[in-house]
Amino acid sequence: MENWLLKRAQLSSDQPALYFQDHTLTFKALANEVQEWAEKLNNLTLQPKSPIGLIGTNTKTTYCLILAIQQLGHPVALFNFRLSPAELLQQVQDAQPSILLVDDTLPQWQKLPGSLSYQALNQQQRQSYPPIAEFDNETIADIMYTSGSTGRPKGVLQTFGNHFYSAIGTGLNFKLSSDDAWICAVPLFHISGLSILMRSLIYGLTVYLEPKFDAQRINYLLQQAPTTIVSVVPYMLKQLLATLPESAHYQSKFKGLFLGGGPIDRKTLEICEARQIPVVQSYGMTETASNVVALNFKDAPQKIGASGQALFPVQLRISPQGEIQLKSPTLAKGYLHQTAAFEQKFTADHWFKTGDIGELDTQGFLYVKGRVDTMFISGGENIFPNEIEAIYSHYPGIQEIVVTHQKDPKWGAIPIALIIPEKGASLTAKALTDFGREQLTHYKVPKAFYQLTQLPKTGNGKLNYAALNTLELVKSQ
Ligand code: S0N
Ligand code: AMP
Ligand code: MG
Ligand code: MG
Repeated sequence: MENWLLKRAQLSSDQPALYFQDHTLTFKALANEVQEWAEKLNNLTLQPKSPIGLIGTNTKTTYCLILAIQQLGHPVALFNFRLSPAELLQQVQDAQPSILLVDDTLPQWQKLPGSLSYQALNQQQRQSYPPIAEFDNETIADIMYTSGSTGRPKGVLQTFGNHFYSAIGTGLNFKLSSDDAWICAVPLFHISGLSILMRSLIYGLTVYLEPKFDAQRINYLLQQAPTTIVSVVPYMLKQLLATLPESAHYQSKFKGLFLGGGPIDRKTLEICEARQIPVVQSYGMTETASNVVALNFKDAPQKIGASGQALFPVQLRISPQGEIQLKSPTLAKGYLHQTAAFEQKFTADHWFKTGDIGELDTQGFLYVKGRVDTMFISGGENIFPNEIEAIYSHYPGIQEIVVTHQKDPKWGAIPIALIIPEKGASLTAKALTDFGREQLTHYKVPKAFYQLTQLPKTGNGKLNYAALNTLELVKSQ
């Protein structure tokens, strides 16, 4: 296919492409700004086709840089700025970017090896370049990190073909066109956010980019600006409901909240139904370049709790063990440097094993029921208990630790830790929390620590997860 940005700038030159902090850029202006950044990047010595790293918040510059990197024919490696230094370094070392672009608002990451602030990049001379002629289906557009049950992060290799088919599947479901305006308050380093940017090029739709999730501000936009869709995780949906006055209504162009990234409780969906706020539930993951299953507005009221039907390009099945498995042209090309780990995600007959458990009803509506492993989701972010356990296993005075989760009305689920202390050890919740905060992303640090004398085990000595809920727990102070 022809270069998407240049093609869109030609087809829709005066249409609004990006709305950021009360300024609008047309597709032509966006393409010009992207070109300027690409010329500055081109002044640096870059290995051809090597990844360029990006640690950015949701700003116009981050948005333009993602596009500029693509124009130069490099994959962009996107990193979550909320990670702890050790976690981030591990991902950067895995991606080995030829340069690491760092947002000016994130000084803590400016010291990483190979980093260059946006400001320093802006001071580079402009060096003209030939933009890549084609966005080839098989070319890696970006590398996006997702955590795994092994603890080692996986760099998901997403191709332009993945993004194209994803946009088509989503577009058929939402009847997308250049009349749509999509609010992006989810991070651009997750596929929830990046997929919005890709759809914008493919459909010519406008992106309302928000620097952070601010429920009042999103509610304001949905009432006052001609926006049609907003992507949200369950935490965001609840915050929107909590801050929307009873008498308030979203404006007439609004199509619905696009909900994904984790399980939602029935009660919240019923409140949306009662308040006539359309919600499109969906199911998807980084490896499938955004949603592969979604409801549509017609079915939503009858199918509360369902994630929807497989999108047009997607095939879905449930294995005899209850696992959701799929085939899709949106399925990533692999994990960077981890060919075997990716191959292990497929069945002998080439279906992708999602690690999620689900049920399909007779009409093909999917109900997501849980996980094969112990992963859980807090505020739209995956948490693997074994990663937290591994960090705390180095903490002096801990004989054994088990991390599990508790339901939480705000975040969906939160981590908690069950600890058997060594004899005579004195462990305090504060010291344990401080330790965790140095090593782990904030939301992975257990919100409570419980000290026990023994953990429930099964006959063969493994932890009995079912029995964890029945324990009498005493919180560490
Ligand atoms: C919820 C968000 C916005 C919170 O960020 P915020 O408010 O900026 O927090 P901070 O200032 O960084 O921290 C303040 C305090 O809040 C705690 N905290 C922050 N995040 C979390 C969290 N996730 N869980 C628990 N606590 C959290 C901090 O620890 C801090 O606490 P204290 O004060 O104690 O230090 C932010 O977390 C966010 O953006 N979440 C959403 C991320 C997301 O988009 N996830 C989706 C990932 N999955 C996918 O992309 C696949 C599915 C998908 O594609 C999709 C998903 C949704 C919608 C559509 C799609 C699609 O298919 O396109
Ligand atoms: P990620 O691993 O960050 O790409 O997020 C994808 C994961 O989020 C999936 O594998 C599921 O575990 C979870 N998830 C996504 N959508 C849903 C949903 N509708 N219901 C429950 N879990 C979901
Ligand atoms: Mg914040
Ligand atoms: Mg995953």
